[in-house]
Amino acid sequence: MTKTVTTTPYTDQKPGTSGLRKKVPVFQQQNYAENFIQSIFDSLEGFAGKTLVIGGDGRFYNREVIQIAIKMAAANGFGRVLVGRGGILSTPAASHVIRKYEAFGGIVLSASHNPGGPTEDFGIKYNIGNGGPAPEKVTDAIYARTKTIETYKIADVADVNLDAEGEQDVAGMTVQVINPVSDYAELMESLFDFPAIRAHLASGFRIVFDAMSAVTGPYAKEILENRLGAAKGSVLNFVPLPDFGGHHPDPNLVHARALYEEMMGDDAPDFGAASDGDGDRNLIIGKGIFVTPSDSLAMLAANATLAPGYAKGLAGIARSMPTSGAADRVAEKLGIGIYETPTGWKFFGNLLDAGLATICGEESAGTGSSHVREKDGLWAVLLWLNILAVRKESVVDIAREHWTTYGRNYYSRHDYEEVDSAAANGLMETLRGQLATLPGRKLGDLVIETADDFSYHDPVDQSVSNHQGIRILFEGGSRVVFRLSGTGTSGATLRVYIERFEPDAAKHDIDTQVALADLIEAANTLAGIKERTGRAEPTVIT
Ligand code: VG1
Ligand code: CO
Repeated sequence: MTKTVTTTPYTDQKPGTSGLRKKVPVFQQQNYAENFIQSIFDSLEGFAGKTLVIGGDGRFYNREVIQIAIKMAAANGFGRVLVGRGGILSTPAASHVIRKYEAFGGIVLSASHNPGGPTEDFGIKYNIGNGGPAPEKVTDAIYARTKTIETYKIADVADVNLDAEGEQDVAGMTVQVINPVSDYAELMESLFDFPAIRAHLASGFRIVFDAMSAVTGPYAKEILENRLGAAKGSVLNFVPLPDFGGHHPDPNLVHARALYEEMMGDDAPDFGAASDGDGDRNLIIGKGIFVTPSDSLAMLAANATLAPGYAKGLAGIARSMPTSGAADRVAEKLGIGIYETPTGWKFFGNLLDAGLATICGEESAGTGSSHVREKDGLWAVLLWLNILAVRKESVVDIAREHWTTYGRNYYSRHDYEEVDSAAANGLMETLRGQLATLPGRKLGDLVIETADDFSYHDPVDQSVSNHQGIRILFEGGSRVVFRLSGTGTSGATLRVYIERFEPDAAKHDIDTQVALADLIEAANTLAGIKERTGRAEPTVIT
């Protein structure tokens, strides 16, 4: 029933910031997915008879790869597979299922916020037993294996029925099709004050959640409408579609524009939110105010004890390096640890496991906590709702009060997508070469204080990750950060992160791009963005 198939290596299977992401036609090449999955299994030890969790965000090609992964898990000796009904599990739900059922690990099929469809993106990621993305030493081992692989093992059996909950046998391994929502919904109910949120919604507090035709639809329907009583119709675009309705399932001001416009209108609901393709990101917009993800992290951390799951306080906060320093001020006031990690959720795993951090966040619309080992879009929405239900103030009042207390970190990210890879690498190399001479240089009124290429020393396992982004810090605490995306599938994406701290409450009403204008210009001058990429403007500003 099990066969061993001869194969030849592909040279391009290096996992990026979050797993292997490629266009669907790349994944459809002969043995492409099989090679990568076998390389995952070959890099692991001791899983015979153990449980593997498999799920995905429902995008095009999801079902096909789920069948392959199940049959390969059986042939490689796993004892049990837990798979979401229909092949669906949001990324945070997959993380929770791995933890709850003490699985050996999990395979998450997603390309997150990237578009889906026959010529769009697909992805495969391996998560370890703590429920989090595999750390670099594991992804390095997987990549090394993809370069030498000669055979893979697969069970020669009929497809599994993914649409019926319950147990089936696949070549001697048990496959259990589980409800993708119920375990996760139960976890949320254990963390947040559902009766308080329900009462607040019943009192007329209006919310809207855009699932962007992606995986959070069924989760948001169940939790927000069924369990919390939000008005029917509060959850938009709740049916997961293989191509996300032709949109980018990316909850930002460009791709969730309609939600933004609605929230800025006179008759706006009180609270608006959205999530991405695989359910781990969040967009938070109050009536008349967009809350940047960096600010959201800080505001959630500052108010977390209002939710029962965090009533005992936070052990610490962790943020990725390009994320603004707003959370640092909260940590300082609370007298708790603050950790600065490279981009990508895998770097938070050790801090969470060691109990050093409770809440983590990234500027890219990712926030989460120790309840799972992934960022979690609906979790962030529910923590906001819990805080709003207790404080009974508007989002804008909460944000203003926060800035008055802590100061405001004006923040924006400018992305230049699909630029020529050689040009993007040249830009980064040139900046890197100048680092030593930059301190002291003046750009208008700005004076560069320090400049470096961020290296992370993991305080738990002492591992070191170099070249995690170029930081230019100016006198007075403003900064510009440059890095190349590790999730794109064509060309290179240059990300420029710009931040200015403003302590004066009288200056908290400036348009963000205006408040950052001199820094934006300095970034252009320093990196020669226009000359090198040929782009006059960023593709996306968030
Ligand atoms: C981006 C974000 C990063 C995030 C990663 C995965 O990576 O910047 O913060 O962790 O996507 O998120 P990059 O390398 O393109 O900058 V998801 O929701 O795509 O799993
Ligand atoms: Co995502």
